[in-house]
Parts: sequence; C-alpha cells; structure tokens
Amino acid sequence: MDRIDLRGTDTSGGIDRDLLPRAELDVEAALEKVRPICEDVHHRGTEALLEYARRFDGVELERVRVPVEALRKALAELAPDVRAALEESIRRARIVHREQRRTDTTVAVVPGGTVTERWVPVERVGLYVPGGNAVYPSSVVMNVVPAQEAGVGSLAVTSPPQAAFGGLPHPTILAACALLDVDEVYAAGGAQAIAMFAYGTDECRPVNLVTGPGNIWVAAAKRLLKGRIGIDAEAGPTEIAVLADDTADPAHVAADLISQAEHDVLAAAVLVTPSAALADAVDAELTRQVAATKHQERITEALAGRQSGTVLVDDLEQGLAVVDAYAAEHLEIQTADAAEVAARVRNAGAVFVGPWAPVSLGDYCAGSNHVLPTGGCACHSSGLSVQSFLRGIHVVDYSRDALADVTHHVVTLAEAEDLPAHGAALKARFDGGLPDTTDS
Ligand code: HSO
Ligand code: ZN
Repeated sequence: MDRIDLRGTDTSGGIDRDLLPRAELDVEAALEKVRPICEDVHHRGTEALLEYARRFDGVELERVRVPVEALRKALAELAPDVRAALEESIRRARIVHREQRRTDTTVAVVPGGTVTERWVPVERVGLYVPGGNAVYPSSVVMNVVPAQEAGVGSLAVTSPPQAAFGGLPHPTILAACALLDVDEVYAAGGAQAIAMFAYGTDECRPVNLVTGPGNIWVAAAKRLLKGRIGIDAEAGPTEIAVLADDTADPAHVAADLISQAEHDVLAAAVLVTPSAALADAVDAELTRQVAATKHQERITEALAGRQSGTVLVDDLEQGLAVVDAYAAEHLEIQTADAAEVAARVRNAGAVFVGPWAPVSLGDYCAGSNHVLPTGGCACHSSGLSVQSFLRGIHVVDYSRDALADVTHHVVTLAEAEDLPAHGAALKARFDGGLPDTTDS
C-alpha cells in the first residue's frame, strides 16, 4: 500500500483531509446519466423497468414483483447452515435495534403549555439490497430489522435481477426476505429501482423513504430524487481504517484490511500507525495473504488504489487526529488500552475495539448495523438504526392562559421580523383585549 508519512509534521491545527487517501466518486457526473432513466420510469413505469432489466441485467422479465411462491421456495431450499447463520444474525440485530426504540416525551414548558415529541414510524419504506460482486442477504437483515423494530407498516425490498437465477434476485436474498416475513420483493436494481420506489408503478406503490447501500447509479438516483423521497445516505464504496500500534498482530490487521478490500476495486483500506515496523509487517502479510485469497484481483486493485494506504504518525495522539479527520465507515482500534483509545474517537460509522472485534463480525453477527456512512460522512451522519425510520413530531398544546402569557413576546418577535400577521393571529384570540401579561 502507498505510504503517507506525517511523522514530524505539525498537525496541531488539524489534519488536512486532502492529505489522506480517499476515493473520488463523481456522483454529479452520474446524475446526468440517471436523470433520463428516472424520468422514463416515472412515465412508463413497469414497461421501462422491464426494458432496463433487459438492457442492464440481460434478463427478460414479465413482471418486476417477485412472486411470493419464489420467496417460499428460496427459503425451503436454503442450506440449513446458512439459514441458522442468518437467524442468528437477525436475532442479534433485533436485540440491539429493539433497544433503539424511542418513547414519546412530554415537557411542561410553562404551566398549561406542553410540547410532546411523538415518534412515528415512516409509513412505507423501500429497501435496496445491492447486487454487484457479491450477494448481500446480510444487507437484507441490516435494512429490514431496524425498519421492523421502528414499527414501519409497509416495507418493500428490491434487488437487481440475476440472469443466473431466471431474472430473480439471488435466492439467498429471497430466502432472507422470507425469513424476515417480507413478502413484497422486486427484481430491480440501479437507478431505475430507486425511481420505481420514488414514483411508484402499477406493481409497486410509491414509498416515503429509501434506504440501503448501492453503487454510484443508486447514489446518484438517491441524490436526484431526494425530497420526493427521504433517503438514508448516498453510500459509497466500503472503507476500513485501522489504528494500530506495535501490540497489534500484523496478520490480523492485514486480514481485516483485505476483508473490506474484497468488496470492490474502489474499496478503501487504510492503516494508521506510529509503528513503521508494524507497517512493514502488515505489508508483508498483505502480500502473503492476498496471494492466497479467492478475489485477489479486485483486492489487489483496491489496496493499490489511491483510496488505500498506510499513514505513519508520530504517536497515537496524532493517529486519533488522523482517524477523526478521515471519519471512516469502519474503524478498528488495535492498540494497547484499545477501549480507552476507542472512547476518544469522535468520527466513525462504527468502531471495533481490540483484537476480538473485526469488521467482519460487524458485517454479519455483532448485532450492530452494517449500513454505515462512507466518504467521510461519519463526521455528520450515523449508520442505519431504528431512528432512521422514525420521525419526531412536536405536538404543541397550550392553554388560553399559557398563550396569553407569552403573546406580547410573540407579537414583538413577529414585528421584528416584519411579519405582523403572525402577531395578529394571536391577538385575534383575545379580542376583548390582552389579559395582563406582565411577566419577567
Ligand atoms: N462491509 C459492508 C457490509 C457487508 N460485508 C455485507 C459483507 N457483507 C459495508 O458495511
Ligand atoms: Zn464487508
């Protein structure tokens, strides 16, 4: 991997993000390509989806909705060990996400004046499960479980049609849907799938919110249609950063970097360490392990890409500043006192503490969610959770006296904003004149 040597550099004023490795993803450029596709789906609905399935996925479909019998069949034919693993993944995810449910809170602001925050699930959501290099039944779990725990009433899943499976999404994806009692599934991928969710078709009612990772076309369609629909994030290629000192096992660090590089040639693997000896040892391990792994071509490309690299730092202090500036989707802390170092991290989608919590655990079976902010968005956004599927509605309830008490302040602020009708709306309620409202 490339090396960036920050040792001896004064970074006390902050780390320049441009110094750090990162993929450049031109979603803007992709917008121009997806716009006509989305418009076409808007106007021609299912006809357009069938045409894109033919053109982009090489399949001839009669309908986009996956028949319920195909879901049942996929579950019946699912290998028992895969079923058991998926069930355990679902069970652990439920344990964590159930605890994220919110309870309504009512605050008495003044006597007779309350504001309640009422948490209401989004009515209908569309969950995108990517195709691409791999099959992602685990992403079905990570999308569906928080939506269900949030109480979302209507939930649809879409995933690209696969020529190898008669135009249906991969059977393990269908089986995962069936395991989770999701019976509304579509064989659509890319921008056209997001447009289907946003505009609706004769087969699919429009949704309010779309979540889930996807490729650049999916990200561009989300950007284009945001507003008409809510979105979770514009997911980019996956990222792992490892902050490690010389107590880390280079074989484990390398294995974890490789694990995420396996997703995509654009995936990012970044090692941040004050130990040049560890960096050398990890490089040697990478060479050894990559040669022995199945997807070595794309892994090699991902590790050699400008989005990946090793950053040498003076000490863990500077290392923390680097990982905070980078704001990785996944951050592993493999140092002495890892829990203490992890507690100081400010920016990351998810943090994995110590030698026994590799990112792959979080990808499948930690109970945490694996749909996480990429591209540095972890400095302002969170991964998918129950909260992603809820809206907090403020319910304002004031008595006559409580309103009367504050009317002069509202009128004053309305006048200050040159919006006198705002003030008049309150005064109209006290036609007989304002009660005495001298307060502090
Ligand atoms: N690491 C990916 C999720 C995933 N890994 C699914 C394996 N399957 C993004 O968090
Ligand atoms: Zn992964």
